[in-house]
Order: sequence, then C-alpha cells, then structure tokens
Amino acid sequence: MFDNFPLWPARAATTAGQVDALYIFLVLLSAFMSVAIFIMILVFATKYRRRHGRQAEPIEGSISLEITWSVIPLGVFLVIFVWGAVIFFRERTAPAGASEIYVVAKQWMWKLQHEEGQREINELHVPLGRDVKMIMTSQDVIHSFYVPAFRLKQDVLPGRYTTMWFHPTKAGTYHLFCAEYCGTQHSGMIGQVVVMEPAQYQAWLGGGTTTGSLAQSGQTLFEQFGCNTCHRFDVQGRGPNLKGLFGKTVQLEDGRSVVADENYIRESVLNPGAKVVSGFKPIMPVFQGLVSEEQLNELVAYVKSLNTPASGAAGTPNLQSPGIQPPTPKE
Ligand code: HEC
Ligand SMILES: [Cu+2]
Repeated sequence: MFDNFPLWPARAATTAGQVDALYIFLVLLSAFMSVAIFIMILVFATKYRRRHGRQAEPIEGSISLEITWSVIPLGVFLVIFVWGAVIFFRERTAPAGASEIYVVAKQWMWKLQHEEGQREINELHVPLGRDVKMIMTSQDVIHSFYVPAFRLKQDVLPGRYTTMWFHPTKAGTYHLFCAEYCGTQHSGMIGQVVVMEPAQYQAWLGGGTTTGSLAQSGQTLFEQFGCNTCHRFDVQGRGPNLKGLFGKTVQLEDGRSVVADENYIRESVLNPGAKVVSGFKPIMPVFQGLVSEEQLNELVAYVKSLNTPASGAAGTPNLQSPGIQPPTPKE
C-alpha cells in the first residue's frame, strides 16, 4: 500500500512489513494519546476557567480511578511488548536450511564470504525467496550491519559471532550501512545488497572465480594447521572427533555443558582452554593471532559441514555447495 510513499524505504524482506506494522501502530497510538491530551487540556481549561460561583471539586483519592489508569496503560504496554517480542524472536531465529553468509567487518568495509566460496566486498548478492543467515564478526571495533529495506540492524562485534537472517521478497539493489560509529570513515562504510532472481543469481554464482566452497577451504586449513593430527575421523585421536559436533551438547571437564554453535567452535579454536571437553587434556594449541577472521570462518564452515549426512567417507565434507540446491519444496 505504501510502496511508493517516500516516507518509507522499500520493503524487500518478510521482516519489513512486520516491523512497519508495529511502527505504524506506535505512531498512531502516540498520536492518539497526544491529541487526546491536548483536547482534554482545552476542554478543562474552558470548563473550569475562572467564573463566579463555579469551582472544581478536588477528588480525594479514588480506588476505581487508580485501577483504571493503571490497568488500561498496562494492557496497552503489554500489547506493545508482546508484539515487539514476537517480531524480535522471529528475527532472531534463523530457519533451518538457510543459506549462510559469513561477514567480517573492519574499518571501513564489509567482507562477505558465501558458502559456495564467492567473496565480495561491500556488496552482497542474494537470491530472491530464500532464507539467508548472516554470521558476522568484526576484526577491529564494533560495527552494525544495517539494511533499511529489510528493517534489520545487527551489531557486529569483535571476538564473537552475531547472527541475523532475512528472506528477501523483492528483487532490487538496497542500501547497506554501518550503523555504529566506528571511526573516521564510518560514513563511508556503506555498500549494497543486491537481491536477484534465482536464475540470475545462479549465473552470478557461476561467473566469479572461487577456490572452492568455504568448507573446502576450511578443510585445506584444517590440514595446514595440523588440526587433523589430533582430530581424526577414523580412530580416536588426541582430540575429539569433530564429526557431528555442530549443534550437539558437549560435556565439559568442569561439569558444565554447552551447545556447540558457531561461537563455541570459534572459541574452541582461538582459546581452547576456555572450555575443555570432558575426558580430554587441554593440549590443544591456542590459535588466537594465527588464524585470520576469514580463515576462522572457513574452519567453522568446515566443522559444520562434517555434520551433513552426505559427507560420506571419513573426513570428507559435503562439497556440493549446500547453499545452491534448488529451492526446497516447502517454499
Ligand atoms: C595438539 C592436538 C590438537 C590440535 C593440533 C588441534 N586440536 Fe582441537 N582439540 C584438541 C583437544 C585435546 C581438544 C579437547 C580439549 C579442549 O576442549 O581443549 C580439542 C577441542 C577442539 C574443539 C572442540 C571439540 C568438541 O568436541 O567440543 C574444536 C572445535 C577443535 N578442537 C578444533 C580444532 C581446530 C579447527 C584445529 C586446527 C586449527 C585444532 N582443533 C587443532 C587437540 C588439538
Ligand atoms: Cu563500521
């Protein structure tokens, strides 16, 4: 309805309409309250203006009045809260099977890695109608990934992954901004998200040169860094078998248990001593400072790829670019 109404940026993802609906509700509610207050001011100012023989009677406490003005606003605020929370949780939880893009922010650019191996700077190409999950980190200060057309903004922090996801609904080119002041060239840390028709996207994917999928690069690193000397897939090595690790609950030596998500794998590589797996000795070397953020993403993608049932022989990841299979029937 408001597609060409210049107050709003384009709506190009499923989140956009949801956020706008809540936003419009808030604006209307505030407008209604402001107007009501102003009308009351005028009404009372007129009604109780200084006149002979007419005096306002002060109300000396009234339970019913107090309950009314507590319960009604409470109800209104709860509506806002629940509505906002629903959108928030929906935005937070990426659907299973989303294609994954790794993002490394730095002063002052966005570096993007596709699962299929394509790399981009300040430009992100995604296909129309597929879920896309962004796994983001920063190699220096805090940045924030902001795409107004998707109504999505997520801080990107050094030292850990933050994620967000979207489902583009309209082909086009949209602004990408850094929304966290990050230094001199902050205002230049801009780019674009290009949403393409699936066929065009396939052509685009085929066009670039890549050195193989992220997981494949990760496998190469896994051998280069000697991870495979301890982490074996056939016999029990000095380190745990990483097959099936992603998403699993890991028992730790100190009695805690953690779910092995991207952040856990990341920490396990950078600072293995922080969470030692139960039954193993803390002999894994610290890789902090030895792997770049991009390499770390490749290692994480590799470890995750070890989960795919199609991985076949021990240690061979699924190399068939999971992200570019034809759309699943559910869509
Ligand atoms: C010297 C042997 C050794 C090397 C080399 C090594 N690791 Fe480890 N790794 C271990 C041990 C032992 C553990 C379990 C104890 C712990 O958590 O620190 C472990 C734990 C892990 C875990 C957590 C596993 C789980 O089941 O929760 C991951 C992920 C991991 N390593 C990845 C890597 C990667 C990636 C590399 C290469 C960059 C690597 N490791 C190199 C020995 C090693
Ligand atoms: Cu920035």
